Amino acid sequence: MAGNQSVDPIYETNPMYSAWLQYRPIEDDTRLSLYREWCRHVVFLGHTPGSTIMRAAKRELSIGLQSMLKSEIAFSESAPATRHIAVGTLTVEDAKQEGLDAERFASLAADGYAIATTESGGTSRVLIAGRNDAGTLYGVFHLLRLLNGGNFLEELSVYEASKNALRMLNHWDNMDGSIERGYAGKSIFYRDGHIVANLTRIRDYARLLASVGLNAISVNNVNVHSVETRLITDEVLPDVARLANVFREYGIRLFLSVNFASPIEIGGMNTADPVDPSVLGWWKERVQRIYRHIPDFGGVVVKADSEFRPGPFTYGRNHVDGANMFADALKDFGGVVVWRCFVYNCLQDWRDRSTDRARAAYDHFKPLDGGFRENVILQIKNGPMDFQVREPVSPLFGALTRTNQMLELQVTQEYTGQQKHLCYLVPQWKEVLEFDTFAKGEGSLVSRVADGSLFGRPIGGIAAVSNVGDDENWTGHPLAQANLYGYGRLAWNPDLSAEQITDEWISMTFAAKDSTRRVMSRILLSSWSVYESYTAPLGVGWMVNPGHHYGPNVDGYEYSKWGTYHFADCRGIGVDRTENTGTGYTAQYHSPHRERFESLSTCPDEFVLFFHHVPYTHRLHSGKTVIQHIYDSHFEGVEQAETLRLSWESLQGNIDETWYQATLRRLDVQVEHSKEWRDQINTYFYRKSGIPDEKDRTIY
Ligand code: GCV
Repeated sequence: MAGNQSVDPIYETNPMYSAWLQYRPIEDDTRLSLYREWCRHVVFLGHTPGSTIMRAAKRELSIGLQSMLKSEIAFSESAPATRHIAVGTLTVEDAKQEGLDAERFASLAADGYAIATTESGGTSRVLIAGRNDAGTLYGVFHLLRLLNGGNFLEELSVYEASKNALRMLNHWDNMDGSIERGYAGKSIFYRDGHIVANLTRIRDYARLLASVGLNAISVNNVNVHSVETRLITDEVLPDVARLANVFREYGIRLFLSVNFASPIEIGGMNTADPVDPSVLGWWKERVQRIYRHIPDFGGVVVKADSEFRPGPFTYGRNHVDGANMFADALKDFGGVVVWRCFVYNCLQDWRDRSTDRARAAYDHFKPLDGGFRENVILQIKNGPMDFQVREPVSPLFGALTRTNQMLELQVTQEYTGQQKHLCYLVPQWKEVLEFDTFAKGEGSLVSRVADGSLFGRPIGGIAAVSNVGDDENWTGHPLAQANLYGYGRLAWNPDLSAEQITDEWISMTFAAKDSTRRVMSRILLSSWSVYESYTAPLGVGWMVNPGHHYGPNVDGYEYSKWGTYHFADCRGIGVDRTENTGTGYTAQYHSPHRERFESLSTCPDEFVLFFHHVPYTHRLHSGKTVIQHIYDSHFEGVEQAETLRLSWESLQGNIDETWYQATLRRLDVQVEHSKEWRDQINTYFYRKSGIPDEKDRTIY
């Protein structure tokens, strides 16, 4: 990374490794000299200048400023008589003394910060003040973003804090170095059953995460296999602590996914029954040991009774019993339990049309509302199925009013092109966050449920499955870095617009002219809809190859046990999830969604096959029949993919060639592969329905 001497030499040559922390030299001469005037001297204030996180803050300022200003930065403890930057973690009293708006500062959450231009000792300075050290670090990154964006420093008055207490990444990494649903190489944490010796790359990862405000990470797969079950043993904990130490420097707390059956698998017990006092005793003792190694351990992530993972059901107990057991073990140490709601019957009979996987999370967890301890957070996937290209928002948001909950997104592109196809997901996540659950009337947005404010919960947040591996550019597809950036920015502030996040990412990552930025922004912002056009239509989902989930296979999951069907026959397609004639899923929503999804006349086109089984000749609100929509969207989807590629080609010479070529190679694959999608989907439905394309295009 720019100015970072510790970077592994293999990455130094690849500009994509620095991701959005490029800190390119400021080109505008006027700005450059102004910035130099302001930033050449940096003074540290506050009571914690030597703390680990403050050292990181200093390092970041030094890397960013020296690189952007092409000049040395002087760090000192006393203020010069000229313009300068002052940085520190301040008490409210100190903040007042230093000229900040004390009331606003006091109202910020623990890791909030202020950046303000103030007068001190007869000179102006830009003061970055955190409520705690992590806040100061976020403030530093914010200032660097402002400089990158060419903002003036004369009248800054920024007071920022995140509403989400937990801003988390979940890694599905295994200790053999593989990553479940990973599309960017091997794990950056593990190799051959061990935690890697060289932590340089992990530190660089921590920098990236902190720069967008992320503060929690779970470092192993929620499917905890036998080797990873041992991560909580005395043998491996010292190594896990090495990881935690690196993340701590950047204000990120480490979590582990744990195996519910650990007392049996590594504890020599004959039960993992959550209400058995000896099992609780075992976990308490285990947790104590974890905290001995990692004093700020965040807590555990648990996938229980899901997809063959053990859980409380084995003992006739429920999820409250399971989660509360961990909560009791963690409570005295300030740890939390992230308990996943991805619980459903994965051994369904496809002949049985009454069981509906979409209902499962609500059916399991709604009756348990109010039973969970204060340090339990239920982690709920954005949709009721599983990170499909298009799903309605899970009705569990808005259904739980007395339980902490967090939203789970998938940055890794399992069902959205596996980082071979471009699919920028920020617009999708914005739709989720802005979905109005109507749980407490209008304005009951998912973002407010997740951050805890709607129901006055003490803790909440957002988690997402990471898309990072040991590829030189971290994410395989270079532009998939934008998904990681965008996720972090949204986790910090769900109210940011997709456009703003996109512009920021582009300007942080590329030295590009305005016209280039506009093209790139269009490419990114349209890509989700392009991907949707040539893959599964109208919200139906799951038309992928079983197992690895890449590429078209319309009936791949049709006769399987996974509960993932489209029910296409010669007359029609879709899943009847209505209350009236179907599985009753629509009733899990509050009004007016309940009625809106229930009735064909009001159900949005993009969800019509998710909620209804309709004839191919059913006319959508768009005016097209379902079958014609399928044909049109698939032909157009390929054309749009070609347009993405052409637009990208127009950028050659205007952006770094490494990025250009690496992205172009992926777009080539995408265009070719979109044709496979188009032809398989169109041919399948033509053969099923016998209805020709109105425009008489080639269908096989
Ligand atoms: C980690 C889907 C994925 C699995 C994943 C699971 C989950 O089913 O395909 O790989 O397991 O979700 O979220 O637990």
